Amino acid sequence: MLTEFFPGIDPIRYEGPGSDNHLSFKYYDEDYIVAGKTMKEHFRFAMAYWHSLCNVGDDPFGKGTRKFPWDVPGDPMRSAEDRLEAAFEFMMKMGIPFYCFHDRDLAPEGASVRESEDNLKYMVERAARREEETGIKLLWGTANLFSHPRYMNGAATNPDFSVVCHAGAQVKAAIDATIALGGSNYVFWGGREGYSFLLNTNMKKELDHMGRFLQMARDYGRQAGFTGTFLIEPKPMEPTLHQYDFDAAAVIGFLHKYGLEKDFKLNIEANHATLANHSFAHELRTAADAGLLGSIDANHGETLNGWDTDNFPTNLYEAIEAMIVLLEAGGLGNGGFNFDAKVRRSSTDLEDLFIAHIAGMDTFARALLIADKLITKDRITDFRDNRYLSFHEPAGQDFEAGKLTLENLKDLAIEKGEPELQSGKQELIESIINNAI
Ligand code: XLS
Ligand code: CA
Ligand code: CA
Repeated sequence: MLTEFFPGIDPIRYEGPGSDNHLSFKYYDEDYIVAGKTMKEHFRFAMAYWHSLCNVGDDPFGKGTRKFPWDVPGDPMRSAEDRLEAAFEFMMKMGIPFYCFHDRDLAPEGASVRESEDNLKYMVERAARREEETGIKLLWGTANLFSHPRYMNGAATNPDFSVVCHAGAQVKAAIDATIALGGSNYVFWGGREGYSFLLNTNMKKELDHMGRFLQMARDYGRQAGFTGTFLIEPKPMEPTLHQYDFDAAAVIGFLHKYGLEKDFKLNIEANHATLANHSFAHELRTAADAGLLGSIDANHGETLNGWDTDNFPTNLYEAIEAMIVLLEAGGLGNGGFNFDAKVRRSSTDLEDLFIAHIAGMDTFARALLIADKLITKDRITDFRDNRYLSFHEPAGQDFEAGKLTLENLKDLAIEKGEPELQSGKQELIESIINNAI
């Protein structure tokens, strides 16, 4: 290693809950087996390039609070090269096996489509070498179709066809990069795919364009040899007032309408779930029930202000609910847990980035242990399943099989008489969870 970007920080090890070393794992023990898989296999944790290496802590009210040694003023390519070294040093020290990037995180945009492509190719070659040396892999790649001014009215849904063409050029290059780096998934997050004013927007046309664009991306990717999963990441708003990929339910409907459901799944972000007035677990369950749960952006939103604050996930209760859904769904397959999270603007120490990732990994590791116990020992899911026992009886089964008519229901209602009330046992379930923590 030429330069050490995180000096004084040794590789982070598992030391157990008793340790008072804040630079150690208390619960995440990568080789520990829970529910038939190691923790490493359950989570497939990933570092988000943009938040960890590009975000200096600026906000609409002030400039950044962090100065990164890999940012070389006036030399974006040199910065990109150093940033890549810092990224791999960080992941190696953290024991994080995957990463995710936008094309523009990895390499700067050039003055033309060609130059942008060349910049990206150059950085992809270097990243491929670092992957080979370290064994770290790409969980997903994506194209940043929201920062450049040309995308102010959307990318694939832009009313100007020439912008759609630029989006196409960028997605083609980002898919090529993802393939070259052996990426398991390719993500579409439509931050500006939506509208702010209905009276100047042809919503039907824009949605049709988005469907067509994603079909083209899929066809290109498959023909170029991409065997991974395409993912759509729902979010209801921010930056756009009305985003088309509002929530899991909206995206599932969209995928089916445009014939994309065989190649696409969903990337569920916790903060986007709460922005849509859902819980993280609700969105995971909705995707899993549709057979379309692909991957997770692990973070936490401040519900008090209703923004996309992308906090590191340290809410154990929220993580336990998520892990129950995930264990029942059988895991994420080739997806993973990407920390789409940033340290707070006032967390300015070099070690804060490590502590934040440790906190996130430990939160989910602990949640996994608790969720597994809740399912296998406390049999917490029996409370749910038992509420539906009447559908195991012959008439209930006939109803589910579509063998009954509305008239049959009336006759059965008369035969059965007034139903006995059944408790939902919410407080009991909640206290069982608290007792397991
Ligand atoms: C922004 C999104 C974005 C996607 C990738 O809110 O979370 O970071 O994950 O483009
Ligand atoms: Ca995200
Ligand atoms: Ca977010």
